[in-house]
Amino acid sequence: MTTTEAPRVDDLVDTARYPLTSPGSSGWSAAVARARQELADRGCCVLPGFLRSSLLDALRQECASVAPAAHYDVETVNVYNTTPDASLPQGHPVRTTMERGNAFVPRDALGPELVVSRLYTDPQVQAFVAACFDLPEVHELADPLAGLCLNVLTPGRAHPWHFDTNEFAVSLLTQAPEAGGRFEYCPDIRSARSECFADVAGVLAGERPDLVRWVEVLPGALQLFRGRYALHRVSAVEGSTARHSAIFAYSRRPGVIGSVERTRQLFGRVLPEHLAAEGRAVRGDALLD
Ligand SMILES: O=C(O)CCC(=O)C(=O)O
Ligand SMILES: [Fe+2]
Repeated sequence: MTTTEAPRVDDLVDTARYPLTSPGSSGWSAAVARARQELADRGCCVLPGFLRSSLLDALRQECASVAPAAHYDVETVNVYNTTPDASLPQGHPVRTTMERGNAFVPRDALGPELVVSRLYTDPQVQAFVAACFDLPEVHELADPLAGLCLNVLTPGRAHPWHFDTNEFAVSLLTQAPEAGGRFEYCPDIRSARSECFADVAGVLAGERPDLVRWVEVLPGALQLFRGRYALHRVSAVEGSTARHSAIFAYSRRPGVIGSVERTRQLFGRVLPEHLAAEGRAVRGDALLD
């Protein structure tokens, strides 16, 4: 008799390096402690070689094959992805708009059998990620389009400065560009209590390079950062290869769904779940977005 076992995280993650299958063991605790230290020191943590290297080709190919399903759009947006308010003074970040010409493949186009889907939904990955962020647990977004998506940046395109709706972001580069496409960020530039508009305006004006950091990420590395509080962007992709990154959006509380306006911007459509959730959004703070 043969039995078909569900794929285990062991098959996906380099568990010699990141012992996700032994929560609480000394190796697990040491990996978590290193990640926490990096998050505390730099606001961003990169875990090199998280995915087994034997899966890098599959990871790249699976995502490259769904990349054509990305919703391409050029929008004029502010960093909050809200409607610019013309009554605010010139130079206020809510009024400062940029062109965003990138593209996302939504969750409903990423089959559950893909490496990125298996990682995103895996309870041991989630427990590890929660521990790295020093949280009791993290939840997948309840959003049927935004929980897991693939960010496609074709040559010449950048992903301009923005804040994420979700508090904690985890990403996995699936295809690296030849050059450019650098992840840049301003850790904790705002908090749940304060927008810190002056600092945000300074970064947007290019006057606060002291607040900007960058990090090099290779395919298969898991990257953790606090995207709701860290203003961040990806610089323009150079060369002829697109940059593909899978975004694993998690939240502290269950039930988070993107706003109708943001969902339409990102994916070009909304689903009944977004309309039903409008006006009773679950957020952990009272920030603009
Ligand atoms: O592609 C990345 O590394 C980050 C993308 C991002 O910031 C986002 O999708 O919100
Ligand atoms: Fe982001």
